[in-house]
Amino acid sequence: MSDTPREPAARPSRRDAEDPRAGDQGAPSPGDGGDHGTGRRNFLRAGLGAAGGLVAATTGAGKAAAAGGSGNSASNAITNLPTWTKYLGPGVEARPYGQPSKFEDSVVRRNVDWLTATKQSSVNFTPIYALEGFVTPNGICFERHHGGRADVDPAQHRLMVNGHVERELVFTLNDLLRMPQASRFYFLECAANTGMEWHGAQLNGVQFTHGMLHCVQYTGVTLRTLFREAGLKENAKWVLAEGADAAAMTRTIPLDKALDDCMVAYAQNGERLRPEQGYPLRLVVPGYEGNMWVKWLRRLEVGDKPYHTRWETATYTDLMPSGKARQFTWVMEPKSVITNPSPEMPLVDKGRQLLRGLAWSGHGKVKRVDISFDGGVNWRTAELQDPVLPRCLTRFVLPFEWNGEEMLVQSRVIDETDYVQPTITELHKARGTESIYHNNAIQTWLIKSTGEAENVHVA
Ligand SMILES: Nc1nc2c(c(=O)[nH]1)N[C@H]1C(S)=C(S)[C@@H](COP(=O)(O)O)O[C@H]1N2
Ligand SMILES: [Mo]
Repeated sequence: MSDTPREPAARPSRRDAEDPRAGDQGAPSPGDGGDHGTGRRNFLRAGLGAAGGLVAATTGAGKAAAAGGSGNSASNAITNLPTWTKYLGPGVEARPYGQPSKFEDSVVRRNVDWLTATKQSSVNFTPIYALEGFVTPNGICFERHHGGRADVDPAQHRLMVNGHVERELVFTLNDLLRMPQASRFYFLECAANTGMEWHGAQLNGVQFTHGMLHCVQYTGVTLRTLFREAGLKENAKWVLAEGADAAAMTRTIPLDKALDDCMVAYAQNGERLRPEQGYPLRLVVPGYEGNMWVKWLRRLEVGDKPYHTRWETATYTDLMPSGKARQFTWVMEPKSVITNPSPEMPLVDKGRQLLRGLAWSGHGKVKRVDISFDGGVNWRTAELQDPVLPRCLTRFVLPFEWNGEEMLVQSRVIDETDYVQPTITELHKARGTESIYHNNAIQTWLIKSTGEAENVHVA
């Protein structure tokens, strides 16, 4: 297994277990949004005063934050005519493919250096702190590759359907483009998302704790349609999906799931897939862990038993406290996170605030999101923004007033199956600390009197 690329989360988790300074050593610089060198520690809710109540900030402590504030009182900003009102701008042909405003150029995918074993087998993270709504723009969807990005020529690419089928078929992209079409929004979450946080609060940024996540509208052909064309034999039970990249990523999917809602996508958010996301074809496996969503998809083999590829034996299993490992843990269980405030999004003024965040469930729809400002003692229900779609990110918001107190803010999702997002303590009890994957614990941000937010674990 030494040559097997691992989800990068494996390394920091292990090192953190043995090295109390792990938070400091080789951690990303503050510029990366990483650990600020203090090391993240378990944070005692009691530290905020009796019964988890809020501690009032000392007077004047909020001033520093207010200095970087909204500019409400900035004197001449509205009466001065800025230069851009006085001169013609560049013409309509200046940028045939548009880019965000230059003032938004910090909204980019980022990686964490100490997670990067090699550039080919690595991951970067979606800047979810900067996003609104539930759709991820194509240019900032996180990437996870095990053998580098394949730059596939669509004219040469083929998709084969073989195995326990009546007719073995080979499709060109143009064949697929002429078949019945479906367009649906789904989230994709890497199984290792939040995997660095098993042993304690580690990365000081929501981009890094929760950014192996994106949500786009996929357009393509359902597996139901493809398999109807090929004709399934009676013993058909499993589907093996194989990628055309150097890693030849292969994973098995139960046939029931394949026929339920899986699809072969050729477009995301209205345009062709990005090369990073598997151009020209990727498998979409709604609600299931990201590694099953094979990119640069070249083959679907129908079988009568699971294949136990190395991706589902050497990797993507969860080590339990008993010493045994769980296998085929497909569903991404309900999870939520507050994106504002967050380490990247401090509170910049006292008074009116709008808390917002994302919730999702691999089981289906989000039913409710609760918010705590006192580390999980009291909860208030957040508002869910329409539309609330199954196996899709759901945006929640909650207005609140802030007077400069320290707070421990948390969100907790409940999905339509009534699954309640667990605390990290509950997760540790059930699963130990060596799982790497599937950490869906409630996230806590400590909001300081300056308005800054810090990643902490509440004990
Ligand atoms: N062919 C192929 N498919 C792949 C991978 C890969 O390395 N090769 N990585 C998988 C993993 S681990 C994840 S989390 C998702 C990431 O999808 P994204 O790069 O679109 O974010 O793709 C999956 N599909
Ligand atoms: Mo992944």
